[in-house]
Amino acid sequence: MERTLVLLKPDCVQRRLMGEIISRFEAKGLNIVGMKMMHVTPDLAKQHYAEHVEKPFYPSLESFITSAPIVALAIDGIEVIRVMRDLLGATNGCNAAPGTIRGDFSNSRQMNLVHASDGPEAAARELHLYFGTGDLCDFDHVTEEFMRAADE
Ligand code: FUP
Repeated sequence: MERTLVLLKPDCVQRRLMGEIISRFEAKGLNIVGMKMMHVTPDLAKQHYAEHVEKPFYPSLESFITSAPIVALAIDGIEVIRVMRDLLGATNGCNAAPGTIRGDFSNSRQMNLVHASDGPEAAARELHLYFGTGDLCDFDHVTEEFMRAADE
């Protein structure tokens, strides 16, 4: 099992697509173990996007990510870091394949609705930015035995 950090970005919240997108995670059989609606401050934005802070597009990105609330999710699943990135599709909604979240709902590079960690180190770092250990609810889903075989 892996854990990843997902953000429903301000465009997702403003466009009232939270339920539509969370339902895809649930339907896929992933386990939501943390969910928090909050504002991203400029300081948190700089930590989250540390690798992009010096890039020309960063001021616009910070302005966008702080413009309305986001929803942070901690999600568990087998190979969930890769699985989640596959569900999201390519970063730019114009390039994302139909059937992916961005492919179905986004036409933009910046307003691409959802963020997901791109690897295990990023997941650990980003989960720590949005959640304290007491914030997560790790529990047994009663449907688990119908989601996959016991040895998967
Ligand atoms: P991703 O790994 O899919 O989150 O994408 P990146 O790390 O490449 O980019 C981080 C965020 O910056 C993405 F949501 C898209 C945004 N971005 C811009 O707004 N403009 C750019 O020129 C490049 C990326």
